[in-house]
Amino acid sequence: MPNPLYDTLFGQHRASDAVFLHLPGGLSLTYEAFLDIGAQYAGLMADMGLTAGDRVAVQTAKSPETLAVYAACVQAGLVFLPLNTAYTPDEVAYFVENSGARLVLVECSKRNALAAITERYGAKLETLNADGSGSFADNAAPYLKSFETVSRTGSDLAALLYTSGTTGRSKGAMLTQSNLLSNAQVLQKEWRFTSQDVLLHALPIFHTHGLFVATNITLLCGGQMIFLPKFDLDQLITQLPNATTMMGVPTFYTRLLGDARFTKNLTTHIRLFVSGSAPLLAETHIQFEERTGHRILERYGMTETNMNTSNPYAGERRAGTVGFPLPGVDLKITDPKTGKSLPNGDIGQIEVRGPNVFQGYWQMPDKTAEELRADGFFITGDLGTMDEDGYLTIVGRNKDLIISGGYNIYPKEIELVLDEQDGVLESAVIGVPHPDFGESVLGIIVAMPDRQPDLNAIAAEIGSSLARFKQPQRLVILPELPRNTMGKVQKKALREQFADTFTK
Ligand code: MCA
Ligand code: AMP
Repeated sequence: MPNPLYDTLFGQHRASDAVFLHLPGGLSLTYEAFLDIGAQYAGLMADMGLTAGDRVAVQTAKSPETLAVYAACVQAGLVFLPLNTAYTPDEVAYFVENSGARLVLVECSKRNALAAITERYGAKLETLNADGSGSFADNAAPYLKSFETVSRTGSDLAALLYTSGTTGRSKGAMLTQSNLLSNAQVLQKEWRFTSQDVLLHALPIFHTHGLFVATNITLLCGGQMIFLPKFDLDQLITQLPNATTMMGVPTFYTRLLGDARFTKNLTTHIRLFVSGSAPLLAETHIQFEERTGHRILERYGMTETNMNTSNPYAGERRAGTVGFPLPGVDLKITDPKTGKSLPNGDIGQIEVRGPNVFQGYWQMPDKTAEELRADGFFITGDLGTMDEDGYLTIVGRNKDLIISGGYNIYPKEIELVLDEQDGVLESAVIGVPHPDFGESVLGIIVAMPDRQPDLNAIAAEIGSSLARFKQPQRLVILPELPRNTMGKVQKKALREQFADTFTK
């Protein structure tokens, strides 16, 4: 049965004994062995009553088995919904409710915390651990290592990826088979990936970067991945000589540069370093070239759009820019007030259109209409300018967003939690420069009259509702928040006032 995403990424490798994943401890997994696991998982989920279009929420450690759940979902026509492993049960509850997930997969250690939640929303709950054990794996073990692929078309949903929102509520970006496939095909070609490539993979697989950009390209070309459970500097230093490519967020590159063991010798076998998800400082780009002779290729993307632009593989990779629109992607810089296109050199909002652009936010037609125009252009919320050579530079954001170590954090979500704390009148959350994470979270609190909020108690209290990486690294108290004449909090003034909080 036709299923474009499965057939093209996975099915073509059905009987291949080529290595797909290199794992810690010298182990490896062939394409065939990987697809066998996927087929067993698909068989189990079908028998559990899941049918095409059902959502499967997955909050499990990075492992070949978690990746096989992705393969299984595509094969069975299910919608893969990966979740950051750092999310608290409170946060996961929202995703389960909002998506109407039929099945939730978690590690054993989280089972009890989620049992009541999945029961409340009528979802099945199974476990899958980092070592591949768990009730889901046990139940799948008797299944055949082949599964009749469920028929799908390019316009059917393949994944639902949640991105936080400026109102504090996360929105599920609906990505079709064609969205994912078209982007993987373009990137494979542009970045010249072949079956000879070995990609050093240290990114999480619950976001576009590690899941779709890195993994889909590798699957498409039949390459290999050195599949590390997470970023680990020692492991990267050890494994770099075995790889031909690496993809990372800027923190990967600044951490490598901060280590004296990271020398040119380690990188002679590498043909391509890619950076994205957050701004790569021109300074990092230059230092990296000085140390290794490699010019990092920076590209720009979003959960809603996959990748939009890229510096060229063969031409000049210009530091501080994110390159040109990818083939098939229309990109324009517009006036945020009128929506009209601006000439080259002017700063405006970045809008994109193309086969990569998502279908809208899950069950949020109003939010979708705000950001996705009727003519197909998506308003990214990023501000940029195009130079006369066609290179795009991102100069800022028109949305209140912090990017810390490549993770997006929406201040509103944290402010809503801070505002509920004892003795807090109001709060403002801002991103300030951080030497390791690029930006980090600072929480500014205004106390209720005659009250002295206990910052330590607040920090402890918010731990139960917000993932660790979203929690302010520091909380400070101000007598009042600066406001403009319209009464709007002036975050720019706060960012300037606290700019050197983590760098001095
Ligand atoms: C971990 N911690 C963080 C972050 N990561 N805090 C702030 N920001 C972060 N990004 C905290 C933990 O909660 C913990 O806190 C402490 O740091 C150490 O945790 P650990 O897991 O050891 O951290 P790490 O391994 O050093 O992680 C840093 C990292 C990681 C390697 C930069 O965050 C990472 O892999 N980031 C990549 C994210 C990514 O893939 N982004 C792509 C999404 P404590 O010690 O206090 O408990 S964007 C995307 O997909 C778009 C489409 C695109 O364009 O690519
Ligand atoms: P996400 O919502 O996780 O998909 O993150 C998308 C956002 O990350 C974009 O809207 C940009 O603000 C940011 N981003 C991604 N790549 C880059 C880059 N190369 N330079 C600057 N910002 C980037």
